[in-house]
Amino acid sequence: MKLAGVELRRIRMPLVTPFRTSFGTEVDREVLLVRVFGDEVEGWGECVAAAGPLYSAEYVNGDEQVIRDFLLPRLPADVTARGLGAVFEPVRGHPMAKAAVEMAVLDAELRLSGMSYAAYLGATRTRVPAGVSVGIMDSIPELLDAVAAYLQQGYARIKLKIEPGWDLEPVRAVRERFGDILLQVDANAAYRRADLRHLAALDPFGLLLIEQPLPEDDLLGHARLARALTTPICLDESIVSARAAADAITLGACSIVNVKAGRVGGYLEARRIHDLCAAHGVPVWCGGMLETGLGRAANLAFAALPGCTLPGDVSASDRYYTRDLTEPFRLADGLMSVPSGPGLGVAPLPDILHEFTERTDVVRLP
Ligand code: OSB
Ligand code: MG
Repeated sequence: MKLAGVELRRIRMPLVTPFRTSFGTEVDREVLLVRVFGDEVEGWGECVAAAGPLYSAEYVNGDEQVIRDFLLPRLPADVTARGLGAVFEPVRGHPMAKAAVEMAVLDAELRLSGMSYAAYLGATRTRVPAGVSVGIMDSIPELLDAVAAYLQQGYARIKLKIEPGWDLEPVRAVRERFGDILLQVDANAAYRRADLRHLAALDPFGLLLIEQPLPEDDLLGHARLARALTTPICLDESIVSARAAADAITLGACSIVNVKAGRVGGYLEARRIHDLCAAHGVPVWCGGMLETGLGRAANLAFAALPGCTLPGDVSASDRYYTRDLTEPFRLADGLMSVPSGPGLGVAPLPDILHEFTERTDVVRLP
């Protein structure tokens, strides 16, 4: 596919409520959109890096520079999503930047051929159950109100963000009030190896999993924790590639894997991780990065793969944004529909895109 250029567009999307995690509070998402275009072809990508390097080392201004100065100049005259892995390989790190370009190129390619992201990735379902990730709150009553509202809306699974000082009590309160719901927690690397006994105190609550309790590079610590806890360990931040996933599984560092295309450099690597986990009987679920409707469309396609056997962090548009960038995704009977149109199957609504845009840059390709 021949591309004429790439548009780098910065938008700011206010979240419906601030989202607090162990690494900080997000109020707005500062999003970098990548639009590739050529003769009668266009494709959209969303960079999931946040404003600051707090979830991982990446941040949106850095990724924008990496895309402009180091990734786009490497694009060959005939671009294919499949070829990008080798093309971008010399650039160290920055998987979210690479993933954003890949997402746009793949969208353009699939629109041309009339195939959906879901069909391309190998999805086997047209609807998927939706989970919701619930931020750290100022008080337990506030948390219980938030969880009650999500359950009322039909979410199939609740994930509580935890950190030291906000872990056993919120989990106990949610279990006592709502009983036998599907419940899991995410620590975003807020604990250390010495917290093993404390984390073991979560075991009696029958959680589906605990996500990323220890730092990204501490696979051995996770393996020790996995042996000491009955709660299954799921890794998010640590799973940066298919090789990292294979290592984690071999070491016994996790028995469940969260896959985020941005974190692993794109949907093609995400698919390889899915396949590897499926071959090892390791359940996979689709993580989220508070994406707009663009990223959500691709995540839904991934979440519909056969190995994604647990509900993902793919919530309805109104969990994140009063007005989403695309037609809003809605929850129906606890399920989200997987887009079936060509490519992502959705595109930004022009008025909303215009309203939220802060600046736009066009890079012409040779
Ligand atoms: O760790 O899963 C995470 C959001 C931003 C950064 C990291 C994480 C999250 C979430 C929200 O938990 C998932 C979502 O609903 O998009
Ligand atoms: Mg996580």
